[in-house]
Parts: sequence; C-alpha cells; structure tokens
Amino acid sequence: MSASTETSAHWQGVIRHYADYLPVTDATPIVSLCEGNTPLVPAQNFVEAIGGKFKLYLKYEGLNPTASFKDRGMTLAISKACEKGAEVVACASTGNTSASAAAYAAKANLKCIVILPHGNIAMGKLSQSLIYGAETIAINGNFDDALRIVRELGATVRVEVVNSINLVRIEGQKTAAFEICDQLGQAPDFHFLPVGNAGNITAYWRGFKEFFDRQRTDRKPRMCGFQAAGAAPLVDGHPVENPKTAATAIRIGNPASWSGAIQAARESKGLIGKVTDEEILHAYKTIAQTDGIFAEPASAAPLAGLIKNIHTRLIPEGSVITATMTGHGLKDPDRALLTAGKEPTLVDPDTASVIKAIGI
Ligand code: AN7
Repeated sequence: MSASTETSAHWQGVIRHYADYLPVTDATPIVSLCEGNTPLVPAQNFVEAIGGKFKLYLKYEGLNPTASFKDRGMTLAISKACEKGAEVVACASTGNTSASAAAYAAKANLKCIVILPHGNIAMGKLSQSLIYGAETIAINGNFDDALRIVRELGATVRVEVVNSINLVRIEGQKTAAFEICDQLGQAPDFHFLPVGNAGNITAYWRGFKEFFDRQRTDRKPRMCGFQAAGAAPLVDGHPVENPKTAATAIRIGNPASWSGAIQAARESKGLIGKVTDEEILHAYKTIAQTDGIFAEPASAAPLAGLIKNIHTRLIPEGSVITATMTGHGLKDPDRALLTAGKEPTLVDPDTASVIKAIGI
C-alpha cells in the first residue's frame, strides 16, 4: 500500500508514513505505537470570543499514544537506538518526554531511566513513567539540572540519551509540520506553539522548510513561539537560573535548542514572545469552554500569545493560523480543578434537589 492511498484506518505511525523524509533504512527496526495523524481542529469559537479576524486550527497532539507530541520524536529515537543495539535509554524531563520514552522503551524491551525535577511533574505524566515501568529518579533540582546529569550519564555509561539533544528526536517531530501541510493543502500563514527546551519549534521549522523545498507547499509560515514569563530565557536573552511557571512542561531555564528557536523565528520573520501564567491559564480555560479542547497549561501559551497579538499589527485579517496543542489536559488534572475553581454541587439523591441546584 503506498503512503498516498493509506487511510487513517491503516495509519501505521509517522516513520512508515514519512519514511522518505526521515533517516531510516530497511535495516531500521520500526518501534511504533501508531503515533501521529492527529486532527487539525478548527477553533472559530475561540477566535470569536477573543475578537480575532483570522482562521485558527489546532493541531491536537494530546491525541497521540502517550498524549503529547513527544511520541513523534520518540518513535524514531527508540527505533534508532534499537538499530544501534542499545539496551538502555535515558532522558531528563518535565514529564512528557519521560512518559513517551518509557512507553516506547517498554514496546522495544529496553531499560528506560528517567530523571525528573522533584515536585514539578504533573500527576498524569508521573503516573505514566511509573506504569510503563521506567526506572524513575526524582532530583532535588530543576529540569536544567536533570538534563546536565543525563548528558553526563551519556558520556559516562552505556546509555542512549533520548532528549532532543539526540537530533533524531527533532527529525521525528518535524512530521507534525508535514501533517499540517497535508491537512490544509498548504502551509498556514502563521504557526504558533509553546517553547520550553526549544526542540519542537526547531523541528516544525525544519519540517515546513523541507516540505517547501520538496514542493509539497508553496509557502512557509511565520513561526511564533511563546515561553512562560517566569521561564523565558530566549526572550530575556540569558539563561534563567530559577525558572518558575504553573505550566510545568515548559519550566526550563536554559533550552538545549536555543539557536534552533532563534533561527526559526528570524528566518521565518516570526517571533518568540512571553506570556504570564495568568494569561496562560485564562487561555487554557477559554479554549476548553469555547471549543471543547482540553490541553495542558503549556499548550495554552501560544493561545495566550494570540490573544496578546489581537491588537498588534502582527496578524493580517483573514490569515490562516495553526497552533500546536502539545499535550492533553488530562496530564495535569490538579491544575484543571484549580483553574475551573468549582467543586461539583452535592445534593440529595432526588430529582427535585437536582432541579433546584441547576436552577432551570
Ligand atoms: C506539553 O517533557 O521538555 O520547546 O521534558 O511537554 O520542544 O521543549 C516538554 C516540553 C511544550 C515544549 N508543551 O516543547 C519534557 C519537555 C508541552 C511539553 C513543550 C513541552 P520544547
């Protein structure tokens, strides 16, 4: 079956679908959980609610097998690790990379070591790493400390590092840009996404450029990345020693793909901006309540960035904008409960009490 006739019912993951664009050969054992092929969901209710005059589509990456975009890079990283004969993989993570590494390592029967900043991992993500059976280490430090340790581990013992400093991860993640072009029929005018360790913005820009070079689209988008204000090294122009944000996924002070992010913004005439936690959480609640999309807080950073740019001249009327919803909202149920700010209304078990409580 050729890739062009493959239907979503036969989808077998991003490596098989985009093999011509990825560093794989017949000798590469493909480790896949059928990731990718995520929906591009129109979000016009949100656009109307914020007073925008553009078209918005959300790439809902929370619908990947481990509920984040990380699966696209991880299928390739674990496949290449197997090709090399690795037996142990390791990563540092704010939660989603570790969930994905743990799942793909389980599938490939590799040992997986994950190093996490203690107390700053959303509950859903921590539960994933543990149930997939990864050796899970929490450190009294932040993500940047964890990444330093993993780099040192990779140089000291026989482990394959599967953070995005492993460039194969970036290669896999660029398939999201391919899918957006395939879904829209061309690249959008703008692509918005959150930025933490900056691997994903690097990957998307590479993907859009490759599809343009191979004439699969006649345009390239302006890349607009958003960091949390308390963890915005790329905007502030220097590493942040103690990054702080409620969006724990992007609580990163010294991104590994720093130059890739700057290059994406510069070459595409886009920007890297920052948004406060208050703005992020407002966007997080708004997209859930207008368009029924439950994404984790970090994923709402680009939506907060959109709101912020409604009254600037950045976005011409009628523009087509895509934004990546990088992780599922269920990853962080504690934050959802806090942000909703409501408890269920408890009533006696009779219809009259329910009618009284709902006020209709
Ligand atoms: C939901 O899991 O860095 O800029 O260790 O989980 O490519 O780092 C997660 C990052 C955005 C930022 N949204 O992407 C990790 C990790 C979500 C994320 C990002 C992350 P990058």
